[in-house]
Amino acid sequence: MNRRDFLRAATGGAGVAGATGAAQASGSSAVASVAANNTTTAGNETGNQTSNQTTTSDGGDLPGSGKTVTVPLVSDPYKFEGATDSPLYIQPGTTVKFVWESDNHNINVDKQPEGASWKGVPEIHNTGYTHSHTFTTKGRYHFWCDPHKSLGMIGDIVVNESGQPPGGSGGPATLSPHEMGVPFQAQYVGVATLLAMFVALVFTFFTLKYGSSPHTSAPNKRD
Ligand SMILES: [Cu+2]
Repeated sequence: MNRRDFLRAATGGAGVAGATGAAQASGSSAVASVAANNTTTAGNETGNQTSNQTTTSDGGDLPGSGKTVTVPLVSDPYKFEGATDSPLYIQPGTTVKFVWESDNHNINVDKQPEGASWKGVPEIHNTGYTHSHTFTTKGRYHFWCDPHKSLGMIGDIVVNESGQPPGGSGGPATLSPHEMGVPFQAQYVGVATLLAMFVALVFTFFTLKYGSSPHTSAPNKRD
C-alpha cells in the first residue's frame, strides 16, 4: 500500500482524517494535533465526565501498514497493556491507540528513534481519554507514566519491517502452549512423562540396592 492509498484508507475515521490531512498539508515532518474537547458523557457517580482525545502522526514518507493497535492504560497492575511486559512490535504506519481505562495517567516519552517526533501525552488524564499516534519511523520507543513509573508502568514499542519480535515468526516468545495451538491438556503429557521417568529411576535404584538379581550389589547378589 503506498502513502496515497494509506491516506485514502485512513480517511474512514474523522479524527484520523483530520490528522493525516494536516500532516499531508504541512510536510513530511509535521506533527498534527487534533484535540476534541467537546464530547461530554454524563451518568457516572461524580456527575459529568469529559472525554477527549489527541491524534498525532510522524507524517513520514514510509509506506503505511494502516493497521490500528489498541493499548489500554490499566491499573491492576499498572501497565500499558500489550507494551509493558514485553515490547509491542508494529510495522511502520501502524496507529497505536492508547485508551485510558483507569485514572491518573500520562505518557512521558523517554527515548525514540532519531527523526521521530512523538510527543506522547505530557498532561495527566483520566478514564475515557484516548491518544492515537501513527508510528512511521523504525526503531524503539521507550515511555512511561509519571505517576506510576515506580510501579512498573513503563512501555516499549518497536517499529520494524515485520512487526514481529526478531527471530520469531509466530508472535511474542512468551506465548503459552494454548496460544500456539497446542490443545490445553497436551502440556500435561510432558509432565507425566517426566514423572514416569522419575518413578522408573527410583524403582530401579531400590531394585538394584535391595532386590535379588545377578545385577545387584553384594548382600543380595545371586550367582
Ligand atoms: Cu499511570
